[in-house]
Amino acid sequence: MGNPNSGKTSLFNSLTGLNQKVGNFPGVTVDKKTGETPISKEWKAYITDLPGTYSLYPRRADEWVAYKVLLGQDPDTVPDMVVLVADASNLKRNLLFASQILDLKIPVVIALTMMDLARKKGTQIDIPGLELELGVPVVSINPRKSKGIPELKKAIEGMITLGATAPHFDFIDNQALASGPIADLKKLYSNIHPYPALHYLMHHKNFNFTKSRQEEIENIEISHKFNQAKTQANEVMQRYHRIRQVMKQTVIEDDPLAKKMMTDRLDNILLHRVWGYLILVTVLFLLFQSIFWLAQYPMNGIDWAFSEMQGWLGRTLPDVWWGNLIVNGLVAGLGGIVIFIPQIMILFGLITLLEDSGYMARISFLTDKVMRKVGLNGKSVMPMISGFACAVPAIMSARNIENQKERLLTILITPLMSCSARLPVFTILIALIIPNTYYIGFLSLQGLVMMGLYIFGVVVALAVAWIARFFVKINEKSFFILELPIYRAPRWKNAAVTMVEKARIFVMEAGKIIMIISLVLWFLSSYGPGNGMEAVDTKYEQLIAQKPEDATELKKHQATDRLEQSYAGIMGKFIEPSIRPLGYDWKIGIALITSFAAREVFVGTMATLYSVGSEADENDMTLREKMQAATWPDGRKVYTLATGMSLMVFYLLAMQCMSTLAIVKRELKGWKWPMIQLAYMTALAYFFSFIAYQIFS
Ligand SMILES: Nc1nc2c(ncn2[C@@H]2O[C@H](COP(=O)(O)OP(=O)(O)OP(=O)(O)O)[C@@H](O)[C@H]2O)c(=O)[nH]1
Ligand SMILES: [Mg+2]
Repeated sequence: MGNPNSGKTSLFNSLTGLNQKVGNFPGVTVDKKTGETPISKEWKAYITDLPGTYSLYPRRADEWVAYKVLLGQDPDTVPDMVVLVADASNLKRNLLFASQILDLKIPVVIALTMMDLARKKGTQIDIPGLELELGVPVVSINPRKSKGIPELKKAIEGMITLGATAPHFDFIDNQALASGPIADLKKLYSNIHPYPALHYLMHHKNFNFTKSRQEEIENIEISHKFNQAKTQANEVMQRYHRIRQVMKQTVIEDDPLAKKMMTDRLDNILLHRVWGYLILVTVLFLLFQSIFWLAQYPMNGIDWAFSEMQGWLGRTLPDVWWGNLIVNGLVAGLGGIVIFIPQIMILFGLITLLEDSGYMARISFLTDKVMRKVGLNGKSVMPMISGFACAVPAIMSARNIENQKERLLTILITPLMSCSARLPVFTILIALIIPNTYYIGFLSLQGLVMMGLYIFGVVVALAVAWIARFFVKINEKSFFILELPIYRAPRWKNAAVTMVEKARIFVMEAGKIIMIISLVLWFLSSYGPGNGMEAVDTKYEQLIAQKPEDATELKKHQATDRLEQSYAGIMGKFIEPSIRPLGYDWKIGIALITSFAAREVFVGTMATLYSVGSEADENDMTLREKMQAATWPDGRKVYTLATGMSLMVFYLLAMQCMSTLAIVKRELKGWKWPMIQLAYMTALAYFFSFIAYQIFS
């Protein structure tokens, strides 16, 4: 446990060897996570990493997670002891939380992190002195460099072998506390210490008590005229008074004004009211340009490799149903996934660098004012930006927004951020309809269109928030308090690990869905009801026999006609009338249906549909070339500027992601909001795609 951004997850990772997300801003961890580590030859410990908390007065959803564990209200996590991680460069504030835990009388070992930074600031800490004053073991560690871990384990082992005794010093006047309402509460819970009892009084409504127990506690509050705000203020004053005494004995601090830290100097520019915003726009601009520009080289390579492989397999494998399945189902589907690895790695890598350096928190700070205008908060920006990678973790990270209404609005609009699963769709469509021109040498037109889509997503999101805030009836005071972390050199290894890890998850998780849907789709598009397909075959056999010189051309028509008779074709044809106004044909209709599970399925669907519907000699055409060649029955090209733009807008705005719906349901506890999201996003998608089609045709 410990304050946000104090290094808890870094410590957790170096103890357990796991790889939980670490970042340089408060509120990275929003849920608990358990791992195990050997403490000594005899002992093994289960370690739970928890969200950061400033005090035992939780406001945010993530703080509640940690609070419930400490107060024994979480049946899944009952701690034997707490390792309190305290940031030595902000000792006073970290000791506030420490003193509260000590008063809960849970066995504690204190791990002091950031000693390197404290030293740089000119702070000296007398660790043995601190142990004496606090009455619990204090160990200096640096989890970023895995230093001090053996010493910490020793201290933990010491606690266990001593029988994990509770801390015996009080930091508030427990005697005074023990009278009044607490005395009455003790009649209900005989063994309770006064300070935890106080928390029962304050937060029992959020605890899992029976109705009669709730009433009993309520009655104690009423009969003693219990004043929560006053008690709380009083407590904090008493604590800081005591902490000042402790620090006087053990800490020597330089005059903080004498030394200007590098962070302050950087912030003079990066938070400047003119330069700050210019730099922000430049950073975001470079972010999106590089996703497109850096990734194109490996992507072209992968595309080429897969089409070669497909062509080669097509020529080598025997012409039977399973050969067809491997070439057009498996390999086509796999190629559709693998090609996006470079972009996904670059996107996640760059976002990790933003978070690790400390700049992400500055983006929140800079944008708070704008966000406030539409009913959001500076803290909404972090979920929104990580929404560019994936909406699922992004929506969870909205837990660190204090205000419930702002949190709800943030969750509502985060799926409109263009996530990495849309990249495949945009990439292939942009390559089809936007010429590959460059302005002034490096500004790629395709990159600009891509960026335009991202910006459009953000604008629509802000507009939705602005409108939705009139409908959401939660009244709560809003404020913006965010601790700006110091700038740190990013840990390159962390960025590299994240990139590889995300690519792996994408291939495995998305890959699984894409493969399954590709296979199902291959079946649905290769077979059809009744003898519709046989009828087509007989018809073309006769035609070819009549005009053998047109055989190639006829075979193409035959493939398309067969596809039309298949199950997939019938489905696509069924919805074609309703998507015709958006400029889509029935093949795109099939993709829309399959994409409702997950939008990244689009490319796999296209790959399968166009492979099934093509001739053997076309196998080594890339998917892009096949789509380029696609025509309506009357010979017009399917993928025109208008259809392409309309389709991209649809994929940008529609809610096509089961995982997002599931996570929203979990975060907001019920199906109401995910259903609203599904409805409003699909409606928006249809509306704007229609407009896009009209504008560009
Ligand atoms: N200089 C220095 N940096 C550290 C030290 N320990 C952790 N860090 C850095 O501090 C930042 C925060 O680390 P995390 O482990 O994510 O912190 P956390 O306590 O889990 O934060 P939340 O999950 O947001 O509560 C990261 O950038 C770490 O690299 C340390 O001892 N010295
Ligand atoms: Mg953490």
